[in-house]
Amino acid sequence: MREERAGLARWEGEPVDAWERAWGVPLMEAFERLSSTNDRLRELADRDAPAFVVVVAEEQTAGRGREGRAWSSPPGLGLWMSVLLRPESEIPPTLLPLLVGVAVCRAIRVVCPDLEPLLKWPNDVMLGRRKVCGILCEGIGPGRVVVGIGTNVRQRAEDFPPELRTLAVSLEVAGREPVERALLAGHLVRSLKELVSDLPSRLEGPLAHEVSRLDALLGTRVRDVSGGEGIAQGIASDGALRVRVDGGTERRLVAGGVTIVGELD
Ligand code: BTX
Repeated sequence: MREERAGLARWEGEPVDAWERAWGVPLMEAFERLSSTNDRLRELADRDAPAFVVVVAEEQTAGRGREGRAWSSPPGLGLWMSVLLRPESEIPPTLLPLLVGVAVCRAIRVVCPDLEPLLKWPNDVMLGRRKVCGILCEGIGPGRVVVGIGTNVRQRAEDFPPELRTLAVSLEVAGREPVERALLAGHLVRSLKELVSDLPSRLEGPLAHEVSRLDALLGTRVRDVSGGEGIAQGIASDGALRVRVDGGTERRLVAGGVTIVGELD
């Protein structure tokens, strides 16, 4: 692919090609406004873009989560970013967002060392009981996945839509320190590269331990989308959530989501 870079010439005070060099990525595009960074990256992927092409937008007018849910992406307050992955091996669709979540947790730990991000199966990163980041992986054909990562960076409570004010949080509010989006983006790209260089098709070994340590649901009472309840037992090697339902049998959840019983969303 020889692609003319579209969008802004500068982002976060530096020329966009300086970020490309700093992060070691083949192409980075930054936009003032997009419907969704995943949509723009899909366009590039359809023109055979290489792995680790990155798209960011100051604002998304139709940022989305799973199943068409909206993702609040106000201008300048978050890191709304998509990265193209071209994994060589098959990876279970439930596992990939969790692995990306591990990369997000690692990056947040570097940039905000006082924070303790956790994974909420299947695709969220939490600070305490609030969502700081959502991950949307969209497969677009064999071996190509658009990975969308939305991280709340600067929002104060009143910057979120009213229905999210008790559910969402930003890095700056949680950490009480300014956060540089470009630094976070660079660490995100780096930790994604680390994971992808040796992308496992199953969770095992040290990575399985890391996921278990980061698992916000472990031991909590959860309710799945069909209303079934039980105690979360951890994440299986294919990324399924293991839940011991009342009566003692174990179920494996591979799609949908869960809520912690007693909490909203
Ligand atoms: P999800 O379907 O798991 O979560 C969506 C839900 O999260 C919404 O229904 C709402 O309750 C809540 N929510 C919406 N906006 C926010 C927010 N800013 N902070 C916290 N909670 C919120 C999660 O889907 C996956 C989101 C991926 C977003 C990225 S941004 C870059 C890329 N482009 C794009 O359109 N999507 C991805």
